Amino acid sequence: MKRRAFVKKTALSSLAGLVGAPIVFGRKMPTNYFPVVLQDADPYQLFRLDQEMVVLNNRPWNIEAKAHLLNEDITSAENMFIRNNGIIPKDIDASTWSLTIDGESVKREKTFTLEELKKRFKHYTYQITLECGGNGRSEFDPPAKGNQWTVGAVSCAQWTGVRLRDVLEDVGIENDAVYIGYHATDTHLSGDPNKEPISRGVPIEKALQDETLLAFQMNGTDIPLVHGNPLRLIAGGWPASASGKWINRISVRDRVHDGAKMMGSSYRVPCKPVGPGEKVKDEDMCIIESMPVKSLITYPKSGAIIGLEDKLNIRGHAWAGELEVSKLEYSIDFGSTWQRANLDQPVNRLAWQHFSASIEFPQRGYFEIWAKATDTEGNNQPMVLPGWNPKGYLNNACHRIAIKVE
Ligand SMILES: Nc1nc2c(c(=O)[nH]1)N[C@H]1C(S)=C(S)[C@@H](COP(=O)(O)O)O[C@H]1N2
Ligand SMILES: [Mo]
Repeated sequence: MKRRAFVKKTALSSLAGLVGAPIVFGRKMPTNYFPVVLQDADPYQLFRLDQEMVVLNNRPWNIEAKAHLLNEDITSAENMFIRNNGIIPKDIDASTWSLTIDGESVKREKTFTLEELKKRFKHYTYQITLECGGNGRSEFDPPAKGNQWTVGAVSCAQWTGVRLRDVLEDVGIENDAVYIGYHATDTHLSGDPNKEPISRGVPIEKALQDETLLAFQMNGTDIPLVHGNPLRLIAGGWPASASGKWINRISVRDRVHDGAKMMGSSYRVPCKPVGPGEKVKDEDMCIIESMPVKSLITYPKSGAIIGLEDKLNIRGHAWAGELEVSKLEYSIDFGSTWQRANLDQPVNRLAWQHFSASIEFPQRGYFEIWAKATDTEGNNQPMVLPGWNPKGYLNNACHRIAIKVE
């Protein structure tokens, strides 16, 4: 139900009940007006989030985690960042939900109910890292417009669903298929029903990977509304914008998908490096594919105070887009020297990897711990901000935390 409809259907008396006082000039309230009291929902309650989550925007809702909230091996819903481009759909009914596969390059256009998808195709479960392309944006200078994510727009949950590949094989795809694009039921901020807030996708090779899922469960239960209930595309290792929430249609395209936020500077970066603040022509921008190698120290919380005799057992996660992380190093002397941390293998491809180390400090005082991951192709994280780009994507600089030794 749309907000407006809600107000229309809410008698003034029940609105008064909600407020706990009569609506004195209620009869003068404009039709279709949405009372302020109903606009200000408590995001922590609304989304069952940890109280320390940080709200960056409420229209649309964008909420990030702090590094220490991401210490769990598998991110729980209460600590998972929320990134919306439009208005979250309301009144979702999983029992009537369907997914249509269409597009220029589909052989037999078909609509599956959610039940059919679940019954017809084998289920798979993977832990998948999802990082927003704009994670780390807040550090760019000159600043980039958009949500000022610091480090918390990343998660690794356990997703269960059917393989997109199995569904695409069922409908059949033509040889000229190059891309898939998703369509979803969230609505544009303008309220224009003909505009989609976002409709992105991935090349057909990525769509056919084992781990690319049409997911209906997160962490063993129905996907929370805000994370894409009842059906979500999961395309790990790429900007999380490729993982469409609330999807009801997938188009098999004979060209690069041209939906909302595929063009211009959306989720695209200069094909060749540019100077800070430089203008870049559309044709010189390239779509972000695999995300760069990155890591996060999730324990302790930055600012921790420890005793000189104590050993500090740090922990964190590292990930590398389509690749694996081969090495994790840390420094306590501002990057002059580096030590190896223990690094676990990923549970499956595209899952983040946990690291740990036991650190002894040489004397009392202020220290920083910096973490640096290296991927299987030898790329590692820059110590400071990497290449500037107009929208502030792909900041994979080393994460640092402050420690005081007493
Ligand atoms: N339908 C739809 N899917 C979407 C979005 C959206 O706004 N609408 N946001 C995308 C972006 S930019 C990101 S980073 C992830 C965020 O997923 P989360 O909110 O579950 O953490 O969802 C992606 N899928
Ligand atoms: Mo994103």
